[in-house]
Amino acid sequence: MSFAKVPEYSAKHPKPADITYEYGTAGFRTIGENLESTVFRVGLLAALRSQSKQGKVIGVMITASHNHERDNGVKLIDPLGEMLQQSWEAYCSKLANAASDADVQSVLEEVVRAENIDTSIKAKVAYARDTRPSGPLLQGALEDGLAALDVDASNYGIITTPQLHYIVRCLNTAGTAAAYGEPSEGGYNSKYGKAFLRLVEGKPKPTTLHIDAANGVGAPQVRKLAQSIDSPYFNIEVHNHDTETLGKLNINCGADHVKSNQHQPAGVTIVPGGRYCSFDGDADRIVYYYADESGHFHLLDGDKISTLVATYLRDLVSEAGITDLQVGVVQTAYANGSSTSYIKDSLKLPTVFAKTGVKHLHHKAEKMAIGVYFEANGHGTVLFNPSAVDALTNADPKTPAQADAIQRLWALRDLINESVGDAMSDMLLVETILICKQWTLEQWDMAYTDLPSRLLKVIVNDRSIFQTTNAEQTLTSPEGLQDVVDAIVAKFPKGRSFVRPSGTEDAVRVYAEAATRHDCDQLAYTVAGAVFDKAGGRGERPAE
Ligand code: G16
Repeated sequence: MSFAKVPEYSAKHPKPADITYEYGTAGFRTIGENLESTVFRVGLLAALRSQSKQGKVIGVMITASHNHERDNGVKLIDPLGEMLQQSWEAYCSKLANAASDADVQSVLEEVVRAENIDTSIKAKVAYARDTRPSGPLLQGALEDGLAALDVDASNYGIITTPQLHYIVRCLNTAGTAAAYGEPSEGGYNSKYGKAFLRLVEGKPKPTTLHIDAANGVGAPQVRKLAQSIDSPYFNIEVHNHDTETLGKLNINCGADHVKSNQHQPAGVTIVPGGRYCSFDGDADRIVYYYADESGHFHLLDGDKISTLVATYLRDLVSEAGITDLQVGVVQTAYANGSSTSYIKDSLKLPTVFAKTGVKHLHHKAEKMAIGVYFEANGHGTVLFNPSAVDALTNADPKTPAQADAIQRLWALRDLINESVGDAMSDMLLVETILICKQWTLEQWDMAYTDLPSRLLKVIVNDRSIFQTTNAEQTLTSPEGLQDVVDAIVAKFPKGRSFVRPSGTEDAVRVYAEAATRHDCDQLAYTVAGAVFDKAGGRGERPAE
């Protein structure tokens, strides 16, 4: 491979002079039309990443997930469908910020040298995008990047982010003992649908599940999944499915909106006894909710999903009679304090904390035998690591009940998208557990009571001045601001609050929880006000 064509192609996608790009929580994210040069360059880097992995397929997803429709984003997917190795993120940022076409070529050469890449290897890339209006423009830029380096490229069209992660893993494991499935939408639906039916058939059938698809790509895709499953065990009604009308994506609906505002989405009327969930714009997050008899809204977020799944797996491992197979849980600072206490004190399972971003949780979960990881926002999955697979393979059931539990654990592994958090696979997992336990959403919710919590956004002039430590729970900069936060928190019983810069939006996030709803809101708005006043707040000062 030569870089000879790079300057000519690069000239078609000039970098805006006044923007600095950073590979953040989930890749690059900003206003879609400002991302053309970045997406082009991500195409170039995907080629090098593939060569550095001896020609394995690398994924490129164009999406901004939960963000506003005007935003877009791009991220790289490593060979087993996991997020890009973190040491390469610096190359991404450096390449995205290279000032001239000649600089682009120099950065590529630098990466080749630093990683000792054999550029004669044929690079392979699989790519896809979500439904955003800037998608076609950015896809064109990506295709130019791939053409500039003669990449063997496959376009998987408009699919969910986790579907592309799945496809990348399938492509790279085909023909091996770790073969993951058919690398296609149909293969995805068939794999997860079959595992679901294996686990639920014979049990009483559930009532309709109402899905708010955030007017995003999850809408058509979950309908295809339902067609493929074609069973009363998966009886769904899809709401907020308009992917055609501009301005609707994620607006007043979707998992991020429901979690942040703690109320039902527009476009869905919730009634007591009904079952509801919301995806986000690219269907990698899911939250459930219901109304109680008096019509009050109750949220079942990522923490509730995580505890449901961890409990179910722990019990199955015990029923299987496997003594040396530990289930563990990974959370972030956003986890509700009640969920953490419940995992430690009632479930007696080990729990560890990671920084925000599934890439951080995934790595911690890899260190457990069965690692359950979910962010409170509904983004997560379960990993059956090699020691768990060995334990299941070598299990020696003494009774039919033990043999059945082992078969169910294998089937659960087939039901779970281990490459990344996946709203559709997670939904089938939750549905399986609820069907097996014959639980309503209200019964699921009874395990523990959330402390009242609130998540706010503060817009500031420069969010890069915010730096954190202690799994993002303590500010090290701006100087003195953490002392102010600590002094405010000390006034509220069971109060907890932290401040961190978002890695996907131009905002600073403020999380708070406390013993009562009133205290929690006071705490959140007081901290947000302090951030606004002391760290260059812009626009409206946060107020209740
Ligand atoms: C992305 C990441 C999540 C993260 C979220 C918010 O979600 O994949 O892991 O929790 O952003 O991150 P931040 O607080 O840094 O903005 P999504 O659904 O947008 O891909």
